Amino acid sequence: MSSTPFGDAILARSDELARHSDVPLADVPAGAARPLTVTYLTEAHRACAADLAAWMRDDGFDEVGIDAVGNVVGLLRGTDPAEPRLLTGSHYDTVRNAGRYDGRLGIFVAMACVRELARQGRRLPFDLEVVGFAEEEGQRFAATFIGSGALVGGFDPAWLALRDADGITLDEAMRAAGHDPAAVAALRRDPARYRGFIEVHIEQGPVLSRAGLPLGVVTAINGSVRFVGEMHGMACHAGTTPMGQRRDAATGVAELALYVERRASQVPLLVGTVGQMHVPDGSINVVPGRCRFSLDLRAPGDDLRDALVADVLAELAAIAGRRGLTYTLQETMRASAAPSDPVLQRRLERAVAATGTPVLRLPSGAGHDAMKLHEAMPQAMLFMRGDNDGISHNPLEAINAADTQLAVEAFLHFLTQLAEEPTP
Ligand code: HGY
Ligand code: MN
Ligand code: MN
Repeated sequence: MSSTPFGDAILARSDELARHSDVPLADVPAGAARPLTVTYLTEAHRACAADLAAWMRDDGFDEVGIDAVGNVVGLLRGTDPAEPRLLTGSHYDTVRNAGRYDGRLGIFVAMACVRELARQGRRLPFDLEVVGFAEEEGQRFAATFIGSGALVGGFDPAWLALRDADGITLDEAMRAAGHDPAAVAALRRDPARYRGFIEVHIEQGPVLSRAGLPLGVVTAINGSVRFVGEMHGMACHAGTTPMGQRRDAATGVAELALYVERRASQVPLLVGTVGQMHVPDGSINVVPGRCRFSLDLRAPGDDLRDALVADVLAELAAIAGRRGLTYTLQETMRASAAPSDPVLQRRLERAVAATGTPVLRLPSGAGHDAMKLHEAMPQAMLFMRGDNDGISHNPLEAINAADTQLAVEAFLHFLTQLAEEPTP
C-alpha cells in the first residue's frame, strides 16, 4: 500500500495529460522525446479539456463543464448555499517544449481534494469551484490570461482579431472549437459570492529545493510587462558592405538584450529577458534588415517594474538612433504585482504547518492566474518544490510523489480550517 496515494495519482494523471501535444508524432525523430506543447484551442488543447472534464466527473464533482473560453470548471456544492464560494485552480495550457506540471499540478491537487472528500462522504459548508484555466501562457496569440481574465471581466474583445503564426484569428479559433465569443462576458464572477482564490503551483525556481523544503507560501507575485517588437535596418551584401556602413537590425537587438541583462541585474529580484530574437527569412550572407524580438520585464513592485520598462524603452530608442534603425513595439501584457491576501496567506501557513512542514514564505518571480483573480478577490498561493533545482518551462521540470502528497494534505487542511473557522 503506497504511502503517497495522492501523489502517485497526480503523477500518473500528469503523464496521461502529457500525451496530448501540438507537436505531430510524425515530426518527432526516432528515439527522441515528443516535446510537450499545448497552445490555446488546438486539437491537443481540446483533448486536454476533455480529459480534465472526464476526470472531474469521475472524482465526484456535482457539476462539470467547459465554458466559452475553454476553461474546465468543476463545482462541488457545499451544505450552506449562503456561504461564499472558494475558487481554486490553475492553467492547463503550456509553453513550447514545456514541463508537464506547470499549471496542471494546481488543477490536479484541487481535484484530488474533491476525490478525497467524496471518498470520505464529506461535504464542505461552502461550494468549492475548481477551474482548469484554458490559457495563461500567451503562446499562440499575443494575449495572456485569457482563461482567468474571463472570470474577472478582463477578456479584451480586441483580442478576437489577433492572429496566430498561421494567420488564424482568435475569433476563428474560438468558433472552430465551438465557443461563442459573445458568451464570454457572462463568465465574469461576482466577487461578492467568493471568499477568495487559492492557487497551488510548482515554484518554478530553486528556493524550496535549496531550502530542502517541499512546500512554501507565496507573499506576492511579481508585476510584469511584456512586449513584442521588430527592429528595421537595411538588408545588404555581407561581403561587400563595410562594417561602418551597415544598419544591422540583429546586432541592434543584440545590443538591447545585453542592456536588458545589465539593467535588470542592477536591482535584486528584478528580471529582464529577451526570449525571442528572430531574423525572418534571414540568409547567411545577408546583413539582417529585420529582427523580431520580445521583452519580458518583471519586478516585485509596480514602481520598480515601471522604472525598468522606462529605462529599457529609452535605451531601445538610443540604440536605434545610434545605429540608424527604426522599430515597432507592441505591449502584449501588463500585470500588476499581486501581494497575497494576509488572511488567506496565514491560513495556508497554518495548513502547511499542520503537515509537519516548516513554513517558508517567498515571492513569486513567475506570473500566475492568481494575479488575474487578484483584480477581483483575495488570493494566495501555495508553492510546491520542483526537483532538478526547480527548473521549469523545460522538459526537465520534475516533481515527486512525496511532495505532491504533502501538497494535497496541506490543501485538505486548508479546506478543513476554512470549514471549521468561517472567515471572520
Ligand atoms: O511567464 C510566467 O511567469 C508564467 O509561466 N506564465
Ligand atoms: Mn508557465
Ligand atoms: Mn504556470
